[in-house]
Amino acid sequence: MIRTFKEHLIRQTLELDGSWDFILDPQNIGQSEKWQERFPQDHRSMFVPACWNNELNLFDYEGVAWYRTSFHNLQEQHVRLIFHAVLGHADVYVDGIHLGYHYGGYSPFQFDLERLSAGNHELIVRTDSTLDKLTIPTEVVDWFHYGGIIRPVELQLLPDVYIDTWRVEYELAGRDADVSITVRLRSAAAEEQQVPLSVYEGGRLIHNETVQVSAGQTSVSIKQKWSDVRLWNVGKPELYSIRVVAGQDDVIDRIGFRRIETKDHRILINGVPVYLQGVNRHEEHPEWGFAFPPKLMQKDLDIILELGCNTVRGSHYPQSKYWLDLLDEHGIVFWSEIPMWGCFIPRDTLGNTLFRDRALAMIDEMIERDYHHPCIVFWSVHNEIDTTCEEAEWLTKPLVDLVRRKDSSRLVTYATMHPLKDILLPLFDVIGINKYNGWYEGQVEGFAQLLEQFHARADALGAGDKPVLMTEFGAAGIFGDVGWEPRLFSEDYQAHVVSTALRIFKEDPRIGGTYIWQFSDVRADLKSSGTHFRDRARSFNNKGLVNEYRKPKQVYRTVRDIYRSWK
Ligand code: ADA
Repeated sequence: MIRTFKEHLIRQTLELDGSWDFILDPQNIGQSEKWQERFPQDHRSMFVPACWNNELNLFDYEGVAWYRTSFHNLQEQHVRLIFHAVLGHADVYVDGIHLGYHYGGYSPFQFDLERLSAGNHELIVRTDSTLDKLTIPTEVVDWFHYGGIIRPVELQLLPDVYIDTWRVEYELAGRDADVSITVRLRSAAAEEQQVPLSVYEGGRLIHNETVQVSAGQTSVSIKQKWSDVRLWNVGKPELYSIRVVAGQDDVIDRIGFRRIETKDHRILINGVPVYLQGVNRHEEHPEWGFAFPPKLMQKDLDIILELGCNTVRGSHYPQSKYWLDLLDEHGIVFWSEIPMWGCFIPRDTLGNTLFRDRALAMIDEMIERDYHHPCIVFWSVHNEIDTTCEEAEWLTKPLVDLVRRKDSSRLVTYATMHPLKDILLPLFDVIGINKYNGWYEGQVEGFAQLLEQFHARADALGAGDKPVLMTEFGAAGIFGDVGWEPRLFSEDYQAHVVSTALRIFKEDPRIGGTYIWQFSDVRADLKSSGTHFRDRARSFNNKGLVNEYRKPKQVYRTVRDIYRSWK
């Protein structure tokens, strides 16, 4: 299930989920032996979507794996194959023919196959989950190195003239909106066609015309003035469902009207300052890895609402559309980011063109996919890279420029772990600080002094007027480990660190909100062969407010009292 609502009433769609043929290729011989033409006999099966590391005997496997399934065309027809997320490198073959390559992990890519013949077709996907110095994330990362096809593979049947892409944008003045809808049609027919094109809002026809469509692409731009729109507010969301019908094809998405600004160190939604009360959420579970099922998203949402949150940071990658739909529906602010994490090797990584190109592609795909979601307020370009070096500046400027070019309605941000030495502060609309006083360094009470020093530095760099969000802080607490003394790794100590930090941040008028690290415990990058993060007890990052099965720790109840009292 990809969305909480139907995206098409006419276009036929099918999720190719279930059991696929699967084989590991640790020596990477499949390409030379042309497995795309003759898939090996000795395969096992693997569920799609899933992470293979959650299956028996595959916990440790990082590398190449091949998947195979088939689908049937009742007649010759145009087919779109959408891969909603495949971790790492992906090569896709249909009937032995290479359709293309994609690098990424958490955003979709697709192929249109025009006039695909009737009959059975074999679909093969080669994936490679290997992380290195130039992958995003790189090989040193504090989450589990999963592999696999982690989100649905969707097959869509397209008519001769179909909606290729579309976008709804608006300018808001009070409650009046200048709405512009751009639809890009694609025609697989040789002759010119007359195509009726209609737009509906909540089922009501709001536009109708006939479009002359020639072979290839045709763009249609519709401009309207809407007055008295219902605004999407935090905790009180209003959504508009827009449907475009072009001949025998249709698409549906939802938008929400809201204005995002910053003023006096606060984030303003529709002119109202909102103190952000949030958590960092990995979309991860010990049984499903990153192939997180919608039913559990609903549960995560309920637990987060119960906690008194009005925001979530999607640490550290674009999260499922289904999750964003839920946040849209509940008026929760979302921070979306690409999985650039850490990267402590300036020359080799941050200064590398391939690395930067990969980041640009990921940002592009994230914004393309999620532009319509009103819940998204922040686009974040990286987390905890070495922001003290020139390479970071060389890398970051084009990333920020790309975000601004693609979407000027939202705020561009990042999360720094070097607040006192960071040279990038002036580039952003909002600054996120990750610091672990009370855990990795010093006492939690030291936060007050750290922030004083930070503000002085931000002022000196001319970035003193920007809102600052505490995007990470916390401590590990092993579920069930309680006692009388404030021992590291106890639930008691964790609750002490988080509650003290929250109060210090709230008293600082220049802090606009908090994202506790983290919502739930998650698997750490600690396999038998792992050399990093060896301090992660149980091979988990235990800083969750709830454990990996979403059972509350003491800190959950403490934070609930605090967040709810601030609402
Ligand atoms: C960093 C990082 C998180 C997590 C955290 C921790 O701030 O961004 O992903 O690794 O530290 O628990 O140490």
